[in-house]
Amino acid sequence: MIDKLTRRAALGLAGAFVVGVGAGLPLPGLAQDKIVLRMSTPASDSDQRSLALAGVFGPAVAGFADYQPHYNASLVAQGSELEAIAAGDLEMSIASAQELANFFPEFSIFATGYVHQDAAHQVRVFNDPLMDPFKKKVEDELGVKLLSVMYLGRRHVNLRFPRSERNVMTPADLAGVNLRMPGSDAWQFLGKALGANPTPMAFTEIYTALQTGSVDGQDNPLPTVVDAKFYEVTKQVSLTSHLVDLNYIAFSKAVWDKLTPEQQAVVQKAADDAAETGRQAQLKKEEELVTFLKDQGLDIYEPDLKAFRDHVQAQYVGSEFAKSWPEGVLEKINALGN
Ligand code: KDO
Repeated sequence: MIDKLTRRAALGLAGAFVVGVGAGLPLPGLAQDKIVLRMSTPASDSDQRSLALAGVFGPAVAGFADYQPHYNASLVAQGSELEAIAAGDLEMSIASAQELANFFPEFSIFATGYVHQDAAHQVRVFNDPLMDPFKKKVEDELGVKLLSVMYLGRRHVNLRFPRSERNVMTPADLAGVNLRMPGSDAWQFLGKALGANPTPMAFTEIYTALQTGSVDGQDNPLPTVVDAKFYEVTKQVSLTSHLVDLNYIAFSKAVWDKLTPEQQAVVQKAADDAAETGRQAQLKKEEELVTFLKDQGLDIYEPDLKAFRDHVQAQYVGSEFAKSWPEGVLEKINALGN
């Protein structure tokens, strides 16, 4: 089986992508003559990306902008943030590649299982000229600037069942498992590619769904499993590392264009610095939390990673997503890896 997926191998059918509805929020105003930067995310205020943005980005732009974060999807529903920015109803979000793939199918390349290798690889890919046409398209067609890449972490399979009931060593072991995944085509595809039965659901509903058993499990990096307290309602984590996940710091192009070149430089640096701070904090948490979760009684173990990687990659071969990937980009991403 292929170790690194190639575009040539993966070409197939054209995809159909659905775009949701806009958020319809009030227009941004000025606070004390400062530019208001409302940021909406499904993440909590104690998530490492949230902490880095509030602790690094906000203070860095405070001379001319008022950074106003909104957590737990309290301002805009998960998955609608990009449309809200495009409509002028929001200034910032931390957007996933899967959300961007709703508008621009080629972004699914960054949402494909086992493509990004680690946090440093994500940064090299984001800063490489290969990203320029992707960034330009989002700017020109959606009015959103992708400023920097934030590290969310390695996603793993986290289930309600004890390991004595489900021992997830290979994709076959996930057959019939209702695995909550975020609600977009690219996410759902990844869930199927893992061998599970993906169930779309908003992030903020996961805890209750795990508690009541309306889903069998969910996939997220360990820091999220802890931050959202999923460990209270689950029994095991199979360390599948199926996606080294990211979010882009998304910024309104209309607001950007109103800034002076000096202010733009401050915003850009603030975003890069916040991303770096968040990345280091998240990497540290990923390492530390295995012990914490074991202490909470969870079984944490490594499955047959080759079986998962081979199976996931085979699903993308010939898929609707792979056809949207521009020629040569997957090879460039692979070449930037280890
Ligand atoms: C999730 O819904 O599982 C996910 O991890 C998807 C990410 O793209 C990101 O939106 C994240 O949720 C939220 O920020 C909450 O951590």
